[in-house]
Amino acid sequence: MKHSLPGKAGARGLGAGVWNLGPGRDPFGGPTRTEVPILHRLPLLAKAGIEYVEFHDVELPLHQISHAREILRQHGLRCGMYTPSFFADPVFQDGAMTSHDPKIRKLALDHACQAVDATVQLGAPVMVFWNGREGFDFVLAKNGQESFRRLVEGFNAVGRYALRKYGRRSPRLAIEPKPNEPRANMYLSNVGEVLYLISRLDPLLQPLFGVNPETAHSRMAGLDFLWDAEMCLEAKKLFHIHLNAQDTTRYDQDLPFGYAEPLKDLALCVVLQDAKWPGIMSFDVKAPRTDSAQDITDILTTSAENLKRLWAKAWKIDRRKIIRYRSERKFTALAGYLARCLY
Ligand SMILES: [Mn+2]
Repeated sequence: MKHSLPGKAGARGLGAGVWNLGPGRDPFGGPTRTEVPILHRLPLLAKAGIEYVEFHDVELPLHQISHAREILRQHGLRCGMYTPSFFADPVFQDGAMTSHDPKIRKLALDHACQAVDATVQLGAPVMVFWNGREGFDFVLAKNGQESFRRLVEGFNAVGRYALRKYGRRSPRLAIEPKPNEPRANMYLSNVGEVLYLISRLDPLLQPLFGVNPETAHSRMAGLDFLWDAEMCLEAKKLFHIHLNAQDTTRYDQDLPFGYAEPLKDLALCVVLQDAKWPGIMSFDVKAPRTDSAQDITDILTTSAENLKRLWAKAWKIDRRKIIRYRSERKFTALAGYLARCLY
């Protein structure tokens, strides 16, 4: 059975990345489980109740797409998002669009354009860019002003390609901010910075570009994820969303959604319900290395159950009460009301 969010506008099914079901590698140790081949992960995702799956280009290259589409169809799955990897290949060790080397910047653009083609072939509504290696570990290693201009140039070039080739059929292009990891300091570190970058793109291309905020990435930066999501909504730029959980400002943990700050996650559900947000509620979580191969999808089922529970509770929250608490300036009482709704 596929998970579904009752009363949701647009896509009601849930999304997840094939990379969520990795072999348990971390920076300090090798795999703890046998690596499941990418296309063999599709039945596992389907069995865990996921409807929309996401791929990096290195996980599903162009030449495998027709085969993958067949497997997706067999399992009632759809592709929700596709993303070029600008981080895994050592050629991008010092960035892709912001590399000092024009040949590497050209390679990044080629990869991005191929990813647009792949996104179209998979029928996914959105393609995401994550700033993987765009940033610096040492000051003066890059000229920041020049790097920013290269990002503008790079995104403009991808947008022009998508618009010229696909016109109104072009997938929407979302940028996913993250403050650090793998680089010490990353460009496009938060939602505000991404919105600023979009405002600097060619005005004709700006409608193509939006944001993919992620719970853990906002919290790593010490920012409030709900405000980040609201900022995207206000700008009409919430193109996609990556849900998970995070213990304060540490390394990226990709914990199950709803685990660390359920009250804030409940408030997020209220905001998305009231905005009638039509996008795919998607998990970017990581099966921990301590979970066995048989339990590899626990991270997805736990996230989905938490989300469905919070979603249902959010519908029951009395919006008139929220308005009254606001107008009477009873914010602590409002927090108490939310807690009563949650627990
Ligand atoms: Mn993500």
